[in-house]
Amino acid sequence: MTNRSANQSPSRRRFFKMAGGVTVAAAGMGIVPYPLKKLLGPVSMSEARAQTAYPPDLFYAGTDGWISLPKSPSITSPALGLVHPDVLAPPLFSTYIFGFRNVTGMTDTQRANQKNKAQHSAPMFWVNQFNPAAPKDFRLQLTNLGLALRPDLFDAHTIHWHGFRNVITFFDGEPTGSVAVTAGRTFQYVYRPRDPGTYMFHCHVEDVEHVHMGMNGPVFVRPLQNGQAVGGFTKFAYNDGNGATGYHREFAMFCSEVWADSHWADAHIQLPEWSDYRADFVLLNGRVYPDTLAPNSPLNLASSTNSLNVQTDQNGDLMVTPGFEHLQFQPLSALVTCNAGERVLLRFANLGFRESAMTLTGIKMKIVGKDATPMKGRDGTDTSYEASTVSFGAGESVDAIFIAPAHSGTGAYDTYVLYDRAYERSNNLAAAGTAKYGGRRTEVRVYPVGTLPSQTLPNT
Ligand SMILES: [Cu+2]
Repeated sequence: MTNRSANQSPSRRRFFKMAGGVTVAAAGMGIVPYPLKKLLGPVSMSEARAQTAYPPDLFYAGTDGWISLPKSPSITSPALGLVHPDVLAPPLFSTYIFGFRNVTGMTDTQRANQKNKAQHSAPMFWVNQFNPAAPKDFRLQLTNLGLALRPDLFDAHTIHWHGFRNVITFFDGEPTGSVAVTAGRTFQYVYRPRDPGTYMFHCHVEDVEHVHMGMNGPVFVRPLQNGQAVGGFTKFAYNDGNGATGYHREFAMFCSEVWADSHWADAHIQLPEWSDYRADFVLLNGRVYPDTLAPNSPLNLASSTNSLNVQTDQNGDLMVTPGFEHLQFQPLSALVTCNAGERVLLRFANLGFRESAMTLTGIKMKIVGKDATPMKGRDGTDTSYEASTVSFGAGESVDAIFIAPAHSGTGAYDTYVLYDRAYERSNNLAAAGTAKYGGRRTEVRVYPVGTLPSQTLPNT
């Protein structure tokens, strides 16, 4: 391991030096037409290879594990049969998953300890838009710890940044067009983010299975405009030029689903029949209501530069908020808190297989971006619009901003419900009247002006 700072930005000259002073054009780029080359701005293969020699900004591991979904006796649907909760699940947990973990800064022993301790949703991360004036690529290392429960299943993993314009296909993560990380191996992805907005990432190996099993999470790119004072804001969803996408607080809202049969099948060496797909549990940030309201697991704020880093113990295990031990591997809260009058950005992304229709009761949302693209016509026309419900399919993202209404003056905060309109048929098959064990639902809590301190990290 070198002692170079992870934040150090190696000079172009240094790339060349490391590559033996010879630059080799990326294979295939020679036949790309010039205008496209200019648009894509591919880095040379040697430059990309040199990047992999530097320490990563983040280090993730892929493995299997267990999460907790409601096991209430009120869930009596015969549809769930014997598959939920899984009889193999350790106490407190119910459902076998594949997933990722953030293992940045861990010792080799601590990292190895995290086999069978994956989390869902995958650890969110964010990066700054590439700045030509201060070039800095983002490096994400992935190691494959293997599957503890299924050693027979020697599946590789990758990180595929969905909808992201890679400079070369080598880092795409689609395993037939790039490389996949087999058990016991490590690979470093290099990203040069050019387009701000909300994205998602997932493992692309046998992707219907690995995505559904839990290897998916949110990622977003901050615009170059951040830090400048534009229209009274310093934080923005996009390079809008006028502050139209400015916000005070931001919350990732990541949609995923669990079909209990397939998770049980993977745990019990069976093959699920995917054409029988049904979403038994419909999740928000890896949890279902009311767990969506529970706090984030304790965070290591000092190291949360590019991700929300959960505190870990001496073994490298995730710490958990007392009273919420069942959420050890579902650390991300979906609770939205803000002060009256503040602008709040909701970054919705969907890697379930069904459409999401998120409704914010009593507050209009302004849709300012879709699929990491600002709502602007080609001639610059503002195409943003207001809505109470926003629908988005699998693999799609939406950036929605709302202005928190004035506080009613009663109680510590006002509550507005944010939920999926398909709630009735996706409340985890709970019987009527048992909405306590509902699915994709959370709350927006609006406090009087000046109550909450400024937000420093997303989803806090
Ligand atoms: Cu995978």
